[in-house]
Amino acid sequence: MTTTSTDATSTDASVLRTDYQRAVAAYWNTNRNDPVNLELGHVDGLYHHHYGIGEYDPSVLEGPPETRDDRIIREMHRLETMQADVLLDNLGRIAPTDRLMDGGSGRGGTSFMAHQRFGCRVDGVTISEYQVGFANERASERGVDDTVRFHFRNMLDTGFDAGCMRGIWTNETTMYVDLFELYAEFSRLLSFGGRYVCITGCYNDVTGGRSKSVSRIDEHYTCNIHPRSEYFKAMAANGLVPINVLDLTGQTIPYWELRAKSPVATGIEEPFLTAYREGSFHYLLIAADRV
Ligand code: GPP
Ligand code: MG
Repeated sequence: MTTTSTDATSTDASVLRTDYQRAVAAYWNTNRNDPVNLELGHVDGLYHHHYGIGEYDPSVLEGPPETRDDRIIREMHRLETMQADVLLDNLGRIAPTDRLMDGGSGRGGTSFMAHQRFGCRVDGVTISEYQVGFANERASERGVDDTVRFHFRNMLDTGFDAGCMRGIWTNETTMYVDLFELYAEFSRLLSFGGRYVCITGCYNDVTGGRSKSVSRIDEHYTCNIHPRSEYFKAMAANGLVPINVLDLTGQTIPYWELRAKSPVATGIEEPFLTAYREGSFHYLLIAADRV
């Protein structure tokens, strides 16, 4: 494991170690025309790559047809932003002098919200060079490129200094990596008492293995959804002690119901709704402290 990589030396070969990582990077580098994420992002410039929580306003499905699509998109965006707010609520007290890391930062939405809320430095890492460029352009536009920076780095091996982060989060990105490797790196990066917050979809050990709907989600995103148990085993093995666990499944179902009726539905709505409703899959938040 190298601990000296910098952005200047972040080459494909140093960041992308495996064929799988190269395939995931290629997916996010080429998937640039995604109205479900771009149209929502255009609402206020926060581009998310995660889902939403909370009840939607049913009036968006009614009223004048000429404004219906726009109202649905704004409502979906509101629910996705609410999800990121709940994630940030769980980071605890963060001072402007602290440093935060976004593991799998996508187009930067959650990182900008964290900076707005805490006023501190935020570093996002992603293995998609397209996403790095997109998010850094948004940082310049927002005038925060001195404190919010996105890097072409692998969250399994970031190269940042040990103990330099007060908080780290992963917003729906852990299904792309081995959790033991990931939490070994996060444990190294977090200072003592630092907080890690994860929002993820995970399958249910109680109902058994990967259900058909969960497999369809994996296939759709080229990911590998973990069982719920794996998160707690990998955290325990790496000095991350859970302080809060929230089952957000019931709160995310309305988002998927609205998304299924929206003009930006992608076809993955039905597997999500089936998996959540049958109980084979959970939408989970875990907050843990580094000890
Ligand atoms: C959504 O991103 C998240 C993932 C790709 C990881 C899978 C998540 C699980 C909870 C299983 P996105 O916003 O790019 O997806 P979409 O384009 O479908 O909105
Ligand atoms: Mg999305």
